[in-house]
Amino acid sequence: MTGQLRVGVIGTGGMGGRHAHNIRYQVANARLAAVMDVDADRAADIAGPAGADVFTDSLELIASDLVDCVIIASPDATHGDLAFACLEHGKHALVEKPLATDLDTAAALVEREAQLGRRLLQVGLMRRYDPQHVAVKEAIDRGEIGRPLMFRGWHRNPPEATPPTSKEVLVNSAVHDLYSARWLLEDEISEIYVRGTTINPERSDQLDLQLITMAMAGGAIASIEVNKDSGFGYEVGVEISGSHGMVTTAPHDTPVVRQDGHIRQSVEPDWLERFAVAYVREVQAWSTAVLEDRPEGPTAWDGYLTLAAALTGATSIQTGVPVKVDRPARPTLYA
Ligand code: ISE
Repeated sequence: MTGQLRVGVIGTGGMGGRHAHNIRYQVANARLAAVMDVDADRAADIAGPAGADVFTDSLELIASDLVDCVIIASPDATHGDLAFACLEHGKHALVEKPLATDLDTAAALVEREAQLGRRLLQVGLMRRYDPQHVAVKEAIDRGEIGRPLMFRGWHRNPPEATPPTSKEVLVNSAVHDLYSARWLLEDEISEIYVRGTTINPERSDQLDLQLITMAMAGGAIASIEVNKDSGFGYEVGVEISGSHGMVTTAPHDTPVVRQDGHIRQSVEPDWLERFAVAYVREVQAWSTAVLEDRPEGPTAWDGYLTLAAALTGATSIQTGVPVKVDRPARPTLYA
């Protein structure tokens, strides 16, 4: 592909709206060509100033000759089918996580992409574009902590308008940390055990705080703390302990203020602020990879494995015991 990529964005809520904005203002080799949202006014507000076309049907947008590639940022349950349509049209897509909400759909996507023999899907597991996470990975790669032995992640969320169930927290939120553990340890999750706690025993399906512990196939161990409402803002970080040292993501980017007998530092309210730079880098890297047909970044296989671990975690909550994570053989496309 040459020239400027014509990008279609499906879903223009918080995340899709940010992607559309970044495509428009931060990516020189791409332009916003089409927008679809169930809220037609919202779609028009974003499309109008960009000179983009508005679609009322996602599948029509994917099929359109006006669109070279697609960003899928609609509700989680729609991701799988829309990603499938992109594969059938031979179009690259940046699919927001989770790749799908059920494992059969995620497996079908991996199988179809492997059959096509082309990596067309990139999944929005974007921690690997966050400068703080990247700095941790680089320190590990330089050998500064020796052999990585343990991953610890914390993922403290702001409140949602509709409080998510524990399973939704795993599938929508903790998939990021499951990905970070695999990426930073360069290893696969072999077993997962999740326990949680709630202040509202009548909603035991909405644990306030979950503690995920994992065994990695190569012998390392991992833990993730994830909640549905921190009560103070948004905070994500990782720490890796190695045989010769430790590396931790730097604290917040905000200044530390000493005033009136206090030391304070503000916390970002949400992921759009905390990961603003990462989202720009993600779409920049994706559009270059699409233009050069040289895919990089988290694959459908990563989407499948993180979903498998998240859903196995949901089973562990129900059974109260550690559960093995099934891992089929890796298709050669993802070698
Ligand atoms: C949200 O959809 C994201 O992708 C954020 O990165 C994550 O931290 C948050 O928990 C999700 O709900």
